[in-house]
Amino acid sequence: TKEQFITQFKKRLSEKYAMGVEDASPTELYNTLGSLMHSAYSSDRHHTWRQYLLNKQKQAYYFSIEFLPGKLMASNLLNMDWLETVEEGLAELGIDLADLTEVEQDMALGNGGLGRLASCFMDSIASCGLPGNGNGIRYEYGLFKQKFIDGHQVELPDDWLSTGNVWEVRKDSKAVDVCFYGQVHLEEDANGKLKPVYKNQQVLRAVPYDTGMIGYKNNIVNNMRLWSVEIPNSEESKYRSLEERRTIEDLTAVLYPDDSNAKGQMTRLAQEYFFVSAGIQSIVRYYHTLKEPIHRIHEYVAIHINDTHPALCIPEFMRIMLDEEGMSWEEAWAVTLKVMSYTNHTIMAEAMEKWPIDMLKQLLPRIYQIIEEIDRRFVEETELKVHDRSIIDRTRIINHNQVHMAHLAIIGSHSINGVAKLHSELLKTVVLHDFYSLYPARFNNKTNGIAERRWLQLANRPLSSVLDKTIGTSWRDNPEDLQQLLNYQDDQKVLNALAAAKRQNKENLAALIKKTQDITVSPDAIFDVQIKRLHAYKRQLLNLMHIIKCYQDIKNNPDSEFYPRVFIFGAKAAPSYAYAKTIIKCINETANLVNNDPDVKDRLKIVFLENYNVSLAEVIIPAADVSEQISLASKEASGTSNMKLMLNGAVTIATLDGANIEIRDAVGEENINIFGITEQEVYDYYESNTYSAVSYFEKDPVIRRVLEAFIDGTIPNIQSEGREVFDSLIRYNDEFFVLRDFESYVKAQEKITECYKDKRKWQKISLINIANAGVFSADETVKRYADDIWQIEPVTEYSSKKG
Ligand code: C3B
Repeated sequence: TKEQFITQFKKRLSEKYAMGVEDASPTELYNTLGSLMHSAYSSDRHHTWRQYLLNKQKQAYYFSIEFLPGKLMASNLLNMDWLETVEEGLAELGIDLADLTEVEQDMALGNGGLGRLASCFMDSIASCGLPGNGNGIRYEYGLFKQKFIDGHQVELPDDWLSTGNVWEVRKDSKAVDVCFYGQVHLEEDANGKLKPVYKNQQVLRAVPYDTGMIGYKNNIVNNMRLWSVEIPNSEESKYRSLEERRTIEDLTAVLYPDDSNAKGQMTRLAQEYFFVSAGIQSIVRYYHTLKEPIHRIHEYVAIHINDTHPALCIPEFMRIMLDEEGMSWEEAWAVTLKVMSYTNHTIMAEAMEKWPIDMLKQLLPRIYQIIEEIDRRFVEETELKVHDRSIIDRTRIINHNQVHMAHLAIIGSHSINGVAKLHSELLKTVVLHDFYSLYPARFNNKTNGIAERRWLQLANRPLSSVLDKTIGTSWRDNPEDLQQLLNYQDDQKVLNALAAAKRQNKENLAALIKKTQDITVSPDAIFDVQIKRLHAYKRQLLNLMHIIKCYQDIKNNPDSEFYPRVFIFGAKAAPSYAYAKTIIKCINETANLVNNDPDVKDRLKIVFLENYNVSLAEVIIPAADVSEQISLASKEASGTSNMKLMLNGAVTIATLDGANIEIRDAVGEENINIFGITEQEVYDYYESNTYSAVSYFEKDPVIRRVLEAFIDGTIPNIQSEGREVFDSLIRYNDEFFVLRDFESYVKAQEKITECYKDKRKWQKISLINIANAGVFSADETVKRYADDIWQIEPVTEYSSKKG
């Protein structure tokens, strides 16, 4: 109750800081609340763990080099069912919960979609009562903080742990050793079995930090285990200088901000092995406490490889089964296949990880031996199956002096899935077609999903309360109940209420924009949002070109009618991705020009919010009218901001790419704005080699005028950047078909403006989007993983019958 909470809270504050509420800072109050919550859910964590243990339940382990949870306080309060009580209790003490959550630093141990998906899954797995855990790296520095200086992106370190982390628990007793480098050879032991003998290995200590993943009002608390590197006591004497120590500690110091371009850094490879080895060792150690025979481990353990970064799970698991558990190769391979499953998240070639053989051999000699043997056996076995030998060249793991991580992941997993229908189809028919022909039964689709608790219940309370009043509260447990909203699509009262909620969110975002960027925007304007990593294939440039066209239209005809629009961007570019940074600079300089041009008279505003992250997304998404999902068809595996924006009532403008197609199917053609060429047309262009960007420049005066603005000084301060963009389109033939799609994009944008002017029509479309977003709940997605791939079941109370 509220009274109990107030008593406990004051008591804890006094114990912790010897203070009363009046003297405490927001940080002290935040820490007090966090510690109170932590004590409360720790017993649930213990209970959950005991249930799994006593039931000997099969558990899934989600291995991911990225997790992107954002802030945890509000979502933990919601899931613990404490939110209202705590809010009211704090209010009574004169404290606003929002001031406390403000103190928390975003946990940004991920780059974008991949890491955020992992965190949505963690929330959903616990909320569905499923036995599933995360396994990753506790980076000392998260994704860089982005600042703009003269329109350029500048990266600052994200020292997120500097203020402490109330959610994590260091588990010294669960630390394990992870070994690198050295030499290895095989020797026969007393039983005639080959055993590896190591020399000159570097031994590092992996220390786990556990964070409770709290289920939604179900008392289930799962675990996200993140590993941090330390120098083991036994090795202390080896590393005397600060510098040597620092080199070791660097292993878990930073998250690589370039997730698509690992560039062969040893540290990155070492990171991959580090969390994989530590995680698998700790799983096997736990398994032994169940006292079940090792060859049945697949009945108790499922390991998921999230993108290729943890693909070393396969040889590492093999290593432990062979070298430590004494299995034969055949036995070890049989269980490995049954334990492992893999998700592919992209078809972009540069994101298909490959490592030079020499590097792997040097860093992980035993693992390399095992990979070689997996490869050898794969070739041997495949030769018997296929007539066309070239297929082997294209699918084997080791080729051209490189180790292909995706091939390793596919060959060693019983399940391979893509993340949206189109993406999974493309894997089968194009990208992984050879593998599909070898292992058709392994391939399946699992369309991504989002944690609707965070992205609606928490981020958009005005909308949530309209929903409660209109359709009751069952949608909070079962997002598919949002469908009931369809009964109100012609109810003007409900439409008005939804519009009022949107208005409130827009005012909120407008205030943030004023505060952080000092730009005044009107909530009457259309808020048009593109938020995602900056990448050429995502085509922020197409958006910018349309903006420039609007600007030129206004300039050429200053008194013409133009419906006010605010174009909002949020995007980080990988520090080494020069072209992406060029686009940022161009957007910022265009913003400068347009926002300060008196002719524009507030009809156009461009806002590029600095340091896009989960917390910022939680403010932007509820305020969006238009959702920009404009990647070149075939390139975006799924996208998930498309789902979050739809759920919050934004209307989508999209290409037929990734999950956009499933959004269209859910809302109907008339409630989404589709434009652009299809994935088939993209492949036809590749095949025929007939795309000519310059022809669009020559024949379309609008395109010509827009592109000239990049190089003729219209947009100031982008001499070199404007030229680079121009050249990428004209000289290098526009890799992502921006010019090809420009005209249809402009038309779709014009339709959006017309539609928006018809308030009632717009509101109805917005409602239809909200109502149909329930199918994208990550709860449903993880249930499909649980049933089809992991074969895990929700926890039940321990019954002694199970023995
Ligand atoms: C992303 C893809 O780019 C998105 O389309 C997809 O929605 C998410 O993964 C989640 O599946 N992705 C990423 O963020 N990083 C990668 N290395 C590969 C894909």
